[in-house]
Amino acid sequence: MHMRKSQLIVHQEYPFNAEPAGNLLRQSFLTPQQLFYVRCHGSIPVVDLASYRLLVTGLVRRERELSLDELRLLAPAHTVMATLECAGNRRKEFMAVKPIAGEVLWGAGVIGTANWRGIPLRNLLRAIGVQADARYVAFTGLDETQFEGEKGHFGSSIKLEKAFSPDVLLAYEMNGKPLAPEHGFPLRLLVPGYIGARSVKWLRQMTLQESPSTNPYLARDYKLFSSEITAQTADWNRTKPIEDLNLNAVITTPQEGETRVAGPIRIQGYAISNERTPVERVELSVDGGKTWTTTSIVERADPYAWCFWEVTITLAPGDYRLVVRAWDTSKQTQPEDVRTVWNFKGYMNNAWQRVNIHLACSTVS
Ligand SMILES: Nc1nc2c(c(=O)[nH]1)N[C@H]1C(S)=C(S)[C@@H](COP(=O)(O)O)O[C@H]1N2
Ligand SMILES: [Mo]
Repeated sequence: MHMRKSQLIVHQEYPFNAEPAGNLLRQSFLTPQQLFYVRCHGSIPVVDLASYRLLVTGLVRRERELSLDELRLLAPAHTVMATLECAGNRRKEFMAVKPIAGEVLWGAGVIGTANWRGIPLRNLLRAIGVQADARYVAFTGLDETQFEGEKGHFGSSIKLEKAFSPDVLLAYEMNGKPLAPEHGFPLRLLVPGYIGARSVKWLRQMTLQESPSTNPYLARDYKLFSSEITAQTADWNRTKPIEDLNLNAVITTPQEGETRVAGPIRIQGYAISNERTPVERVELSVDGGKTWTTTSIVERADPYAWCFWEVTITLAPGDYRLVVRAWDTSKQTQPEDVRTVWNFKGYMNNAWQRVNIHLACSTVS
């Protein structure tokens, strides 16, 4: 696997956690699997397709164990283009405010876009038969995790109404190819518009139930607290799990600290929002946020995918602080100051992103 992911920046070997550099990420609108970030909390299970079964349990007509072929017979396949983004994207930038303990210090590459093909969850639920008192669908993975010293499996749950939205999939393909082992082979959940943590990989069990999952990755992780809350004061039971992605924009080229020759500089990046309030425009500042230029959105695929933006600005020699911010269709923009969004878990950083570059005099006289 490490061969296949050789272009990625590896933050951890176990659990395996890796992301691409921004300039690579920005090369294609659909992210090739070998450039797609990997976020694992435990092992990468090796699954034998012949013996693979998904357990369907809880408030259903009858509990079952289904092979991938049996699942595929229950509902026709559907393809959804969607961006997957980790709630920890841009966590590293939080470190300038206050350190964050015990988390992967991600750059801005824990995001990627794919055509996901799979079985629409709602068709599957209809075929299986859901009891009237079911309110949530909980999922667990086959991977072995350790949460605060306790062994278990990664898991999550979504509300039944989200489960019935047409684009939630049990996905088995990514960009026309079977899922790679590290992306959840043979079957993963794909919840478009939600943070990546809700898209459980290596599905082992799906349970219809009255309450949210008690899995620690839903109940005691991936929740957003305000800046003054600490690990000691956090009340996990009174805070809801993070669901929707937030509005964000990132400069992928040039990169932090880069030196270029003065003149026309092409600045590129991505922006992301959720399906209810898509990105409306992306603005760039070359003076630290005093004045702004509207960039061109060169590629987009609403409602679930990111958009690619770019702008070319002619700049004289000197030091510049590039700043980017997006606006959405509800006329909201991102927070200016990273201090206001800092949280002890380091989630959902969507403060204006800043990139410092140096433009040198041309060597030709
Ligand atoms: N079973 C399982 N599913 C999982 C995870 C995991 O560790 N185990 N990580 C989650 C997180 S936090 C993210 S961001 C995405 C990452 O998906 P990817 O590695 O395919 O990019 O998977 C999610 N699903
Ligand atoms: Mo994540």
